[in-house]
Amino acid sequence: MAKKQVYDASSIQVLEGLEAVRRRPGMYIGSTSRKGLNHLIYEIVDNAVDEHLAGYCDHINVTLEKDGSCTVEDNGRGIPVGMHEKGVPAERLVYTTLHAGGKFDNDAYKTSGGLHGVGSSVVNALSTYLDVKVKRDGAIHHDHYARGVPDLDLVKGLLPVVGKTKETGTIVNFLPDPEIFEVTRFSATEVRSRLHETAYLNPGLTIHFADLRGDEPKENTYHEPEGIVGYVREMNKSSECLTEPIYFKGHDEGIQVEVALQYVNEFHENVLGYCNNIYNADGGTHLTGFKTAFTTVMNSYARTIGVLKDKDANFTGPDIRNGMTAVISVKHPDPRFEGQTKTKLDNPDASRVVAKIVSEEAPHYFDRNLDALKAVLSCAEKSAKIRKAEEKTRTNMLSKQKYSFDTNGKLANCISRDASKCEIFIVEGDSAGGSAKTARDRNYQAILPIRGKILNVEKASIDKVLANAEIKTMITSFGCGFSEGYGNDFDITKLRYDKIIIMADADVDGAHIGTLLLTLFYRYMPELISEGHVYIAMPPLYKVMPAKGEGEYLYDDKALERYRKKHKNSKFTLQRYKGLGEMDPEQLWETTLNPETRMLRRIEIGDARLSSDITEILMGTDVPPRKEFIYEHARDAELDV
Ligand code: 0RA
Repeated sequence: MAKKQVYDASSIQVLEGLEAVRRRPGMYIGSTSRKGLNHLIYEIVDNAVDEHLAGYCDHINVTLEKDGSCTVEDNGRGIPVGMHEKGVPAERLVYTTLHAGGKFDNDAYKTSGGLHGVGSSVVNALSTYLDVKVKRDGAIHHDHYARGVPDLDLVKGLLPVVGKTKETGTIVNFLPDPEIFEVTRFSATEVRSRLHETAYLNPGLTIHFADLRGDEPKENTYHEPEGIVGYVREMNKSSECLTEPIYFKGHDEGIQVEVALQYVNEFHENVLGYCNNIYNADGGTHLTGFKTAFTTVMNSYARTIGVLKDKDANFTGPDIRNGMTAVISVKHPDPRFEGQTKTKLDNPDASRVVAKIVSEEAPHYFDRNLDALKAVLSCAEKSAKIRKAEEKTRTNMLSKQKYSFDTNGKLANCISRDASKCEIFIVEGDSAGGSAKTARDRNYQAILPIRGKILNVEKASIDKVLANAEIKTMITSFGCGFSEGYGNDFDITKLRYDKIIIMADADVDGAHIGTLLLTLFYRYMPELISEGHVYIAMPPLYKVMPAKGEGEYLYDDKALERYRKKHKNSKFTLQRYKGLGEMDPEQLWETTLNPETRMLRRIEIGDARLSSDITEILMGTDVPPRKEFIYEHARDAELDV
């Protein structure tokens, strides 16, 4: 029989801390949507990675269990289980104490890197249960928590021992609390992508992933001995590469710097920044230092070899980075971040040290690799040429089109000018477009039909993109302009519609159109996505009408299967919807346009590295991963009310 817990002052403090996490989870994990949910896994994995960085762990297993829980196992030293000076096993403090700075001042819990993460107690507070097994000192030590509160009796003040072992390591199994999270199904695609990224940033680590939730288990092993060079290679694997990956590293003022970069024959840059293995979505001082120094080095080469003449202006930073894929990874003993989201590195010394290392090391490489130097400068020349031509085209285009709202006469605009209430549907095909125009609520819903497939902007240069009629119409309809490497004229505050809704058939062609549009937005109007304005309409496949009671829409075959099972003994009629083009206006209204009954999926793209992956998944020629993406996200769709 369990003894009643006695709460002293310090355990009450603990409870208050965990209660604060449960009351305002967003403060600790960003959100309670699926993004926040996956974050729980990353918090636990990051602790195991820190044990790797301390030099003691080279394998991590991450398993999405059939019951919806997640297990993270590492072969490090095992979390210390000895009695802490506060009178409880050290392990209990790890899982119940919110420690802002992250560093334990007690010797029982100290690492050489001093990096051990702080998120364990947050994960614990937000889990229905969390179970810990620590393999240390020949024994397996067990602990267990319910919503953050330990519920195993200690044995003489220590954790119960449940077995013997010669191994060391930590096994954590936890189940996210449905009282906290809007969705409790982890996204395997996202978790895999993050684990793979972790493997690239930690070349000595092997991460094994298993998803046991489906009918057959799916497994992946990530081990990337090439490190960030391999990462850059991977990001460029479907592109025409113009150089080999270029790598340099160095350290100063206690900061370690690694840089990998490679040029491809495309008109954009993709430069990712990491600090202590954490991705910095908004960049920061490490990227500033890199960009400034690299631009200076390359402009100086351009003059030396005569690509730039005396009278010429320097290449701009974006010119120099035209076609560049790069990863800048720094290890900093005391990282500081700007703002709440912790996505922008703020330490001035990071900028200084990265710049110093780039100015020293880049010439080392380019002095010996003239072909690479010429390739880079030729990318910059192309960029400068287009930039200059574009500056003209853009002024012409935007001034000409400022007052002509619909260039092709195809937009059926809505009456209201209150952007917060307005929606624009981008509809594939003229026939669906026609029905949609009839069916819509013309007060708030605008319809823009587009024909066939728009340009693949991933592969096209900016002048071609802007010459495309469909794209021009979209840019002028939205009202915000567009942004690209050569300047940012995009102004989200001018957006005329709160929701931009892509409406395409639920088939391969529809998926392709959706992808092209998302790629366009992602490259040239990224704030539309990051601010949550882009949606995909999800027309149902079926409507079932029972003899008694209300009809119901079903969005895929699995849903139909479930419905059939549940209503085995009752009669119902089944209506199957064909493509959008075959629905009459009334059906289209009910299934796709009416805010009361329709289903929308909001496009959430967390950050650049994942989105490059998604673009890659969707644009690539491999059919299976593409299917998986659409499927997995479709299942997570939420009703828009
Ligand atoms: C501090 C000290 C020691 C191990 C750890 C932390 C540790 C923490 C985690 C979190 C997940 N896995 C982990 N593995 C290890 C070791 C202290 C010692 O052995 O002296």
